[in-house]
Amino acid sequence: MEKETKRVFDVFRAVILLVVGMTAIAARLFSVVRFESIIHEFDPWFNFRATKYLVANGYYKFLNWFDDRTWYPLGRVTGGTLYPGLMVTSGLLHTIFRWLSFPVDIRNICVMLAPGFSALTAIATYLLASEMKNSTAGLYAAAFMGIAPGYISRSVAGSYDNEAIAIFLLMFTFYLWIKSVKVGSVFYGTMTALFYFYMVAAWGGYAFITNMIPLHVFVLCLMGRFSHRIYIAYSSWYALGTLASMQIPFVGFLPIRSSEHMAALGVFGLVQLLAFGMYMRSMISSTNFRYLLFATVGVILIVGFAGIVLLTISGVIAPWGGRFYSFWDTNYARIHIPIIASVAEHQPTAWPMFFFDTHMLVWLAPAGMFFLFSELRDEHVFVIVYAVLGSYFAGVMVRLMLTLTPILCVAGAVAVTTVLEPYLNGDMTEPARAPEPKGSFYKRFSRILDLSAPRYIYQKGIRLLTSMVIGYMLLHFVFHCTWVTQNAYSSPSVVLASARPDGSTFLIDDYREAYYWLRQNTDYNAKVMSWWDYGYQIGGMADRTTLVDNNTWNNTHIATVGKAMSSSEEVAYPILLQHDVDYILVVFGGLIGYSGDDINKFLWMVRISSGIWPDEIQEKNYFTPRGEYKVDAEASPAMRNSLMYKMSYYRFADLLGRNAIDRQRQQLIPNTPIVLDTLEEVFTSENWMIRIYQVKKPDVFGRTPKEARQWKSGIKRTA
Ligand SMILES: *[C@@H]1O[C@H](CO)[C@@H](O)[C@H](O)[C@H]1NC(C)=O
Ligand SMILES: *[C@H]1O[C@H](CO)[C@@H](O)[C@H](O)[C@H]1NC(C)=O
Repeated sequence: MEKETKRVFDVFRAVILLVVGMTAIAARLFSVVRFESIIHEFDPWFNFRATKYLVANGYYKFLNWFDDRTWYPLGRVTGGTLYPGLMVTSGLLHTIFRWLSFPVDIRNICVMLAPGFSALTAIATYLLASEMKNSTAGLYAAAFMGIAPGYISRSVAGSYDNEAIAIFLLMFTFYLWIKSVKVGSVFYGTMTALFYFYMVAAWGGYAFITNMIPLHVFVLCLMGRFSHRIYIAYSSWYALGTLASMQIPFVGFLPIRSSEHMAALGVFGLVQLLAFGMYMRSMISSTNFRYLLFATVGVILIVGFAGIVLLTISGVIAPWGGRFYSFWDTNYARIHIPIIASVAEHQPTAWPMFFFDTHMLVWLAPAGMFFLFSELRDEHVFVIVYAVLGSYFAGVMVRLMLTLTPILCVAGAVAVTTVLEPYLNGDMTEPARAPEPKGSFYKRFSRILDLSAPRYIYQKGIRLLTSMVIGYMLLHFVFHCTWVTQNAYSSPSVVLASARPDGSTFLIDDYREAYYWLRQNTDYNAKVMSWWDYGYQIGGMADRTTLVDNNTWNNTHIATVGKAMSSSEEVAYPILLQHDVDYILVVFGGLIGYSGDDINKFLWMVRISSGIWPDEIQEKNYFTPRGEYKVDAEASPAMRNSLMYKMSYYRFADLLGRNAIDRQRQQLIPNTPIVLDTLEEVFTSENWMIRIYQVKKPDVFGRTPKEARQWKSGIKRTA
């Protein structure tokens, strides 16, 4: 009979989990319903292009892929500078579907990959949370994870990015790790290493695991909880995981050279020592052992520290990467690396963002952590360390909300279960009570907090009320998530949707219009210059050669583009010719009020190029004497003469006449005609969001267009 009920419950749980998974997928399909299956954003276009290359050419060609259609004229060693996990996953799925004779288009696999994996993430979260408390908590956690906006933001259909599969891998690796700590088996340690390898292949954020697991072990050691289980789990994970991760070309020898991996190595050493110490203790007397301990620890600390310092100075260990510094010193990037700081998602998180992305989990999770703390098994330490670290990182960089969300879901689920369970269980008879504890404040206080204690939970009314309140809260969470997903995270950003006054949606499809124009009307080998944000889209949608893109591997090259954009035509023209630029693409939001346009990004171009040519480009020249960033009649001469300004506002005043107001910046554009000598407007999209200019080539005598014009007018005058 017992067994029977258990089986019923198992089936029940499986069904719920299935529903949760389906919901997670469904929640991510808004954009497909509203638009069509389309790849979103910027980076996914590159991943999509790489996947197509993989499917067309096979794995080995893909690994050796040298792409001469980006970073013109340098090219990019693409195969060796990407994390292949994502592309290989879709390629594999594609092959499997083919093999099962479902002829699925690779694009549809790419679009649907993230929602599909989000269902798996929910299951992994279920497993992890079940290890923390029980399977009820697991189900709550899975449900939270399925719909939490913080994760949906990176996994809607079409956001074909590394994070799409990485969060699943993160959760599953952590689950396996917890399992191996609990069981102390080489099998689970090896499985952890295996999924760690997959994670390394898929996402640069693997460093989070690389540091999280050692930190967990380190904290456990400090708490005096070192055991053989931990020794086995850690040693097998570290040894196998590190070896495996070195097989990824892009990672290579980093695990033994870069500082981000040193913590893992250090803890590995520590674990060996502790194990040795445990062995020694069983062999020699305790006083001798103590001397031995102090002596060894002292020597090792000194030698180890000196060694790391020496190796870092001599350059064997790479110094910490710039992105890493910006974690500790939030101003570091602003001052030293404009290229990192210029990306919106590397900015610190604003407080409302936490609520927006995780809603009630913001305050449920601390409660859950409290409950975990009062029990504090080895795996609970993990959640607490993770949550503390994750909150800090999420505060530093917006994009790291993504790594924080899963653990908030787990901790929140623990809180809900712990609070709700005593109210929902079927047992209505009150057990005999222990006498009211007297004595210290702390004792009485913890008595109040002990949720299973109060007598009133055996009253029906109270039970009903509490369950309803919590139920309402959960329901509200669902509404919030739906609303946020629908309104904030489901727009593909290649197609912008805005509402007309009468409520109907109005699609702004300028990007696709422009890329389609490029594809149809330009030569296959034409070189298109644009700011790096659009590089991947031009490569993916228009299939034309670009100069720079999001893979910001060569700062000088980006600065060159920045220089061309921010200097006058005379200075820019030689640069354009030198790089064989045929077309220049700018994004202009002044007509419809689009904030992500190039004039708003312009200062970053100036900053990045002035980092390389401090004498020629100076940021202050682009401000008015009063220090304002203006584009109207008061704009500074450097601003007004810059190629970017001219290309953005060319013919703008003609179009709108006297009140040519830039709707993004709310400034009046003077109607002095803008003259372009070396460029010719060839395309402007419907809402003027994308403008494409063709670069005029020197004439047969090698004269620039301007010289030719002066020469012609000279002839007219003498005639
Ligand atoms: C980076 O770009 C600059 C300018 O285009 C070029 O001179 C330099 O060789 C490039 N660096 C590398 C490592 O290719
Ligand atoms: C690429 O550029 C876009 C637009 O600025 C940005 O949202 C995205 O995060 C960038 N990707 C990387 C890897 O920097």
